Formats: sequence, structure tokens, C-alpha cells
Amino acid sequence: MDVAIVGGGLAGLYSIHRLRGMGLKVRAYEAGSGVGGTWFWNRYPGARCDVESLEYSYSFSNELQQEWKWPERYGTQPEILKYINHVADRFDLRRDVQLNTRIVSAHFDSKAGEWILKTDGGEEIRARYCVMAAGNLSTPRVPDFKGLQSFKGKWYHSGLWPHEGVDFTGLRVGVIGTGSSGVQMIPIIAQQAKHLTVFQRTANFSLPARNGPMEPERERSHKAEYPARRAAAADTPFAIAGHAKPTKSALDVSDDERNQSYEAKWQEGGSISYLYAYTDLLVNKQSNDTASEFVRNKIRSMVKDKRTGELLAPKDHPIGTKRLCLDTNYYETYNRPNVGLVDVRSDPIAQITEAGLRTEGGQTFELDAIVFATGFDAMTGALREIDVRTSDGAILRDHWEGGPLTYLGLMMSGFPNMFVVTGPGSPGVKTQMIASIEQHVDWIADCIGHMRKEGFSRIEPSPQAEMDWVHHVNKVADSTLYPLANSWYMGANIPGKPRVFMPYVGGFDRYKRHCDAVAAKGYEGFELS
Ligand code: N01
Repeated sequence: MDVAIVGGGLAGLYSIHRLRGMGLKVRAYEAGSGVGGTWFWNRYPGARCDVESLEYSYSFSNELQQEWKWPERYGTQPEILKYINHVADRFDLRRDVQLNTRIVSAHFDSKAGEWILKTDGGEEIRARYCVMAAGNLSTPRVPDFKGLQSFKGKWYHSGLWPHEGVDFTGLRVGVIGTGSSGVQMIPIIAQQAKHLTVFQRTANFSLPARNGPMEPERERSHKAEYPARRAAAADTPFAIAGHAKPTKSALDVSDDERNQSYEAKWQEGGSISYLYAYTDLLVNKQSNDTASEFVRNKIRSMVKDKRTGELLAPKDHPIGTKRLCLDTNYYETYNRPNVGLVDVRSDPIAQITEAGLRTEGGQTFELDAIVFATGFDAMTGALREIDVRTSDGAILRDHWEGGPLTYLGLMMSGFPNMFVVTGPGSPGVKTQMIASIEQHVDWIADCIGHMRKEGFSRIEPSPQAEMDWVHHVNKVADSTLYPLANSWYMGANIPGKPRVFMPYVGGFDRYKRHCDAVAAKGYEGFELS
């Protein structure tokens, strides 16, 4: 076949559509029993996208974006999965997806000029090109707590949620982790459980989502301008349209004006508009302090118990440098009599016991169920789990030992004809993900089209181009406040993982222009033969 695609989520499905449309023979391999990727696996209570549904959708077909009706401002997991399944049917993508198939290795045979992929079922697949569409947050991680096997109750991870759902009614539940997943599930589990204990290591900033039914007028006007809105989105750093470009520093206005502006954004809901209030919230610590303190004060005012409110108010990182959460009643949930917050920063979890959990300081908690909202081996986990190597001796795990090296987040030097969709070094995770997916896949498709037209059969970045890009990604990150946070962007949530800032934070607009220029200059930085 021409192209083997690893993953049947949003990126894998669009890759099938786009590459098949060029007359290529393609097939995607998906570990799950259904398509959808992230939205197939993350079925925890309250799972919902934090980008508005009219934006968080494919743009490649105007008919599709016109006909699909999103019921709410932000899509729920079941709704988004329904949409992805609709796309798979509408564009007849399923015939090129092989489900229940995990790719365990990918070896490049240099002589034959082919990638040979092996599945967990022992099948062998040969393809000229390989597209890694395996996701950035697709390798769930349960911390290595002592004693988990002895726990008599049931335990779950947010990213591997049982399809039949979980009923927590009448149970004593512990949730470990307060990232986006924890913040979304905690208010819902609190309504069901007899008692909920939240184990927090790091307080996270969260803004109100202000979710609600889709307003018909909003939907009508958005759809009337869809192509123009998509084009406008491509010209922004986050690939999301509709937010006025800031023109002033947060330090250029009076305290009153600034607080009024933050209040308006707080009432409006959503994270982009808040972080986009001023030009310098993500680059100037003093400016950021004003935005961080505004939210800390909101938290303090929402939570009745002073000590709990103070624990929930983040002080170890500037707002926006970790993924900013969106919630519905997160902080208010701590006012419920059946909810408690435990600070496992000052007193870490020592071990899981038969009956629950014990901290290093000797506190014990009896639990019937434990939920790990403890995140993922982000950005590199999925590719590092696959044994990727070439007959010339390159091994991806070695190549990335000190942190991921890519050119444009799209390819690795020494690994010919292997493309990555929204890989490390790309802006993907810092943008409206589907826009980045479409941009990456379109670029890859154009690149393969160029090679076929010009009679090339092999492409890879030069080591120098890769090194220059990695330096550029680091330089851009270092000019912002992002590296101040211990985030999954830095690999900080996985013990032993190299601390390297992985996403490109120069903005989608800048990145897209750069990728287009590279292609226009005959794929500058790439070696073609
Ligand atoms: O994972 P996380 P997530 N002991 O890594 C804690 C996207 N997403 O699944 O910060 C105690 O953010 C850890 O603590 P700390 C989104 O991009 C989007 O929530 O490392 N605690 C942290 O609190 C998001 O950023 C949506 O100190 C431990 C938590 O577990 C990304 O996915 C919804 C621990 C992990 O938070 C990941 O989010 C959900 C330990 N040993 C996810 N180990 C939406 O679109 C870890 N923790 C809304």
C-alpha cells in the first residue's frame, strides 16, 4: 500500500480522506474497537471539549459544517464521538480502518524503501509512507503507587473509562488529580457519591465555561460566515476566530480598567478570550500576575471554607502556562458537605491500601473507588511505545532520549517517509486541535503529491534543519512564561522524562506560514531522493 496510518482518531480519519482523495492506497490501524481516538477512550463523567463546538470541528467540507447541528456551546464526549462516527460514515472512511489493531513496531527497510509495520496480532504491513496519527494525550498513566493491586475496591483512569459507565451512587470515592479531566469530573461525581475526597498535588486555574444550549442566532450567523471564519481562525495563534486581537499590555491600563476587562471575560466564559485580554499575559510575569490574582480572588470568594479556598488558589505557576481548565461548578463543589480536599503536595500519597489510601504523614482514607485523573505520557508516549527503527540503525527511542527532536513537528531526521501529525515541535496542542490536524495532513498530502510528481521516493529532514527547528522551538518557549510551570508540555508529570518544552508556542498562524514557505522553497531543510 502507499500509506499506513497509525490511529483512527480525528487525525487518522482525515488522513484517510485526504490521501485517498489523491488516489493513494491507504489504511489506518486503530487499537480501539471504534474510531474517535481521544473521544473514544475518555468517557469519564463530564468529559467535554473546552473549545466551542462551532470551532472544534472539521472544516474540509462546507456541507458537513453546515449540516451538523451542535446542541450546546461546548460539545460533550458522546456528542463529539457521534460527530466523528457520522464523518466516518458520510465519507465512507470505515472501509480503510482496521479496528482492534495496535501497531507494536515500525521498521524501515532502506533497500526496499518501505516501512514494515507489525500489529499486536502478528500481522505485517508494508507501505512506502507511514503517517503517525497516534495522538498526543493517548498514553494514560497511573502513577506507580505501591499497593494498588491490594485495593479491594474498583479503580479507574479517566482515559480508559468503562464503556458501560460507572455509577458512584452511595460510594466513598477518591479522585487523584486536578487537571482538566479531574476538574470536569469532580462536580459530577460529587453529586453521585456518598463522599468524595479530592487528592490535589497542584492547584490548577480554571475559568467558568458558561456552557449552555446552542443559541439559534449564534449558530445561524456562524454558519453563514463559516468559510470566512475558518480563514480568520488560521490567521490567529490559537487557530480560533472571534476574539479581538489585544492591543495593550496589562500594565498600560489602570487597575479599574483591567479588573473590568477581566470581569467581562470571566462572565463571557472560555479560556482564549481571558488569555487574549492583553498582549503580554503569557510573556510578562508582572502582567500575568494581575490575571492570576484576579482568578485567585474569584476562587477565594467562591469557596466558603477559607483554608480550602486558599489551597485551591494556584500559586506555583502563572495562569495559562499549564493548560487552563474550563469548568462548570468546580470550585462551588467544595462547598458541598460530602466533598473534602486533601493536599498531597505537603503530605504525598504513600500507598494504596486494601481499604483505600494512606499518606506519608499517616492520614488514612477509606474508599470504595479510586479515580486516577493523573494524565498521560503526553506528546511522545504513543510513539515511544512503538518500536520505531530503520535498517540504517536509527532507533526513535534513542533519537528522542534527551527529548523529542523533529523538524516542524512533522518528521525526524534518520526516519525517511515517516510523518507525524501534530507531533512534538508542532503547535498542535496549543491550538484548536482539528485545525492543526487539517493543516498538518494537508501539508503531508501536498508533500507526497510533490514527490510523486517530481519522481522522488524518499524524504527526510537534514540533521541540521532538525536541530535548527528544535532550537527555534526552545527559543520561542524561553521568550514566554510557559517553562515556569511543571506541566505535561515539559514532560514534568512523568518521573524521569526529560524536561524539554515540547510544543511550538509561536502560534498557528506563524507556523502555517513557515510550513507553506518551506514547501514553496522546494521543501527547504528536507533531503529528497
Ligand atoms: O491530566 P493532567 P488531565 N500524586 O496531566 C496529578 C487535555 N484534556 O487528564 O500537576 C498526586 O493535566 C497532577 O498533579 P501535578 C488537556 O489538554 C482536555 O487532566 O503533576 N497527583 C495533575 O493534577 C489537558 O491538559 C479536556 O502536580 C498526581 C493531574 O494528576 C490534558 O488533556 C479534558 C500524581 C494530571 O493532570 C491532560 O489533562 C481533559 C501523583 N503521583 C483533558 N501524578 C478538555 O477539552 C499526577 N497527579 C476540557
